[in-house]
Amino acid sequence: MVWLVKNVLVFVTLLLSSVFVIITESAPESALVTKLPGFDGTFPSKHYSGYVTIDKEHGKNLWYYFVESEKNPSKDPVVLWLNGGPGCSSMDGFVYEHGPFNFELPKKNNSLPLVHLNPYSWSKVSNIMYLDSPVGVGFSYSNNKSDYNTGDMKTAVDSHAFLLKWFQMFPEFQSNPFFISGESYAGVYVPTLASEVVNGNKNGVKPALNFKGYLVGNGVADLMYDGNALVPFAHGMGLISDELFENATKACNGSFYDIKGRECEEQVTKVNDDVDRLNMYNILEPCYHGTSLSAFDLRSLPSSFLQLGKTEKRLAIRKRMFGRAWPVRAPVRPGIVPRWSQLLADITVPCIDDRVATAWLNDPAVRKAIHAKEESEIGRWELCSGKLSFEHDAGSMITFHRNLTLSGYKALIYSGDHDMCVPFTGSQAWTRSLGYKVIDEWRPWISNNQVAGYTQGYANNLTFLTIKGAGHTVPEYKPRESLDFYSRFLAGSMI
Ligand SMILES: *[C@@H]1O[C@H](CO)[C@@H](O)[C@H](O)[C@H]1NC(C)=O
Ligand SMILES: *[C@@H]1O[C@H](CO)[C@@H](O)[C@H](O)[C@H]1NC(C)=O
Ligand SMILES: *[C@@H]1O[C@H](CO)[C@@H](O)[C@H](O)[C@H]1NC(C)=O
Ligand SMILES: *[C@@H]1O[C@H](CO)[C@@H](O)[C@H](O)[C@H]1NC(C)=O
Ligand SMILES: *[C@@H]1O[C@H](CO)[C@@H](O)[C@H](O)[C@H]1NC(C)=O
Ligand SMILES: CC(=O)N[C@H]1CO[C@H](CO)[C@@H](O)[C@@H]1O
Repeated sequence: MVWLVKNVLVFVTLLLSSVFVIITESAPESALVTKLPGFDGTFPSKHYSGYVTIDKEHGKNLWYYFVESEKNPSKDPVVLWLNGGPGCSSMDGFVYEHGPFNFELPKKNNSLPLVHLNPYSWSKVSNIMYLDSPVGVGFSYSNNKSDYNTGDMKTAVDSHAFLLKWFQMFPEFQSNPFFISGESYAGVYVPTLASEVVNGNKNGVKPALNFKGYLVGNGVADLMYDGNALVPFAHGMGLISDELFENATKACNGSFYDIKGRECEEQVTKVNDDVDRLNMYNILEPCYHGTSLSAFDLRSLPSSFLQLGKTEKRLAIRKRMFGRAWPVRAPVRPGIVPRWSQLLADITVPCIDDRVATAWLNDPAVRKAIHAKEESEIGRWELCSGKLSFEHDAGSMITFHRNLTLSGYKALIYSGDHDMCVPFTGSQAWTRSLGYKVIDEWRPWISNNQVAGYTQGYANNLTFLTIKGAGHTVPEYKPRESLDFYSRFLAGSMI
C-alpha cells in the first residue's frame, strides 16, 4: 500500500514536471508582464504582451495584450477583443471597458494614472486578448507604410495570420474554446475574421483554431438596417415628436439611409437638429460643448443628471472627440471611410475622454513594461489613429452572420440601448431579418436581481440582447451587468 502511494506520488511528480516543461517551453517568458507603473498590488493572473510579426519582409507587427483567466486558464475560453474605428486601439477596451484594471486620472499634473483592480474584469471568467488591429493602430506598426492602406478583408486576413502565430507561441491554449468579440466598427472585423478562421480550419490550416462563436456590441452590420435605425430610435426615446416621426416616415417612405427628395431631406434635417447636442455615445450622459476643459465644471450639472446611467465607476468628463466608432450617426457606406482628422473638422460636439489612456500608454516606463516600442520608434499611442487609409470593402455583414450561425457558431449581438451612434433599433432589425425561428421570446433578463435589459433568442444560437441604460461602450457603463451576460453566454447558459 505504502509502495503504491509512493509510486503514484513519483508518477504524479513526473507528470507535473513534464507539464511544467511544456509550459515553460511554450508561453514565452519574455512576453510576461511582471509589473505595471501605477499598480502596486499583485496580479490576479498572468499577463503577456508583445509583438507578433506577420510579414518579415515588411516588418509588419501586430501588438497584443493577453490576460489569463483568473478562474481556470487551462479550461476557460480564449476570447479575442477588438475595438472599432476603423483605427481605434483595443486598449480602449482594456482601459475603459472590461480590462483587469480601472484607471483613475491623477490629481496632480504630470503624475501617472492610478491603477486599481477591476472587480468586473472579463478575465474573471475568460482568457482575454486585446489586439491592436490593423497595423498602424495603437502600438501595431509596419516598417513599410504602404501597409497603412488597408480595408476590411485585408484586416481579417492579417488578424487571422496573427492568431495562427499566436496560438503557435502559446500552444497550451489551442484546445480552449475560442471566441471573437468586439464593438462598433468591429461589427465588421468580428464576422469577417470569424469567416477567415472557419475557412482556414476547413482548408486544414494549422494550428486548427477551436472556434466556437462570437460577440458583437453596438456593431455596424448593414447600410440599410443601420441607416434606418436613428429615426425610430429618436422617436422611441422621446427625442423627436410623434408628428415629426410621422412626417419624416411619410416624406422618406420609411427609408432614411438613402435620402431621396427635398421633403425627406428637410424632415431628416429636423430630426438631426433635435438630437444634435446630445452625447451620441450615450444620450443620458452630459456632453462637453466648449473648447477648454476648465470651463466645464462637472459640479454645475444637476446631480440627477450625473446619476443617470450610474455605475460604480465615476462618470468621466467627455472631452475629446476621438470617438470609438465610425459612423457618426451615419451608416457605413462602401468605399474609403473618412479619417478621424477629417471627421473632427465637422464635429461640433466632442464627447470622448481619452486622457487616462493617453497619459498611461505614452509613459515610457509603461511602454517598456508592456513590451511596446518606444515613442521615438513608432510615435505616440492614440486612442484612434489617423494614419490609415481604410476601405470598407466587405459589404453587408448579414450574409457573414447567416453563414456563421448556420454553420453552428454561437452569436451574441448586444446593444447598449442608450447609444445613438449605432442604435439598438438597427441591430434588432437585422437580427430579426434573418428570419430564424424565435425560440426565446422577447423578455427581460436579470442581473443583480434587477431587470438589466431585454433579450430575444433565435434558432441557430443567435441571441439579441439589450443592456438597459448603457451607451455605445457597454461594459464602461454597466460593468457588473456586462460580466453577467458575458459569463452566461460563454458558459452556454440562458442569459
Ligand atoms: C496643469 O496643467 C495645465 C495645462 O498644462 C495647466 O493649465 C494647469 O494650471 C495645471 N494645473 C496645476 C494644478 O498645476
Ligand atoms: C513596401 O511594400 C510595397 C508593396 O509590397 C513595395 O512595392 C515597396 O517596394 C515596399 N517599400 C519599401 C520601402 O520596402
Ligand atoms: C407635418 O406635416 C404637416 C403637413 O405637411 C405640417 O403642417 C406640419 O407642420 C408638420 N409638422 C412637423 C413637426 O414637421
Ligand atoms: C415606398 O416603399 C415601398 C416599399 O417599402 C415601395 O413599394 C414603394 O414603391 C415606395 N414608394 C415610393 C414613392 O418610393
Ligand atoms: C456564404 O455561404 C455561401 C454558400 O456556402 C457562399 O457561397 C458565400 O460565399 C458565403 N458568404 C460569406 C460572406 O461567407
Ligand atoms: C449550444 C446550443 O445552444 N446549441 C444549439 C444551436 O442551435 C441548434 C439549432 O437551433 C440547436 O439544436 C443547438 O442545441
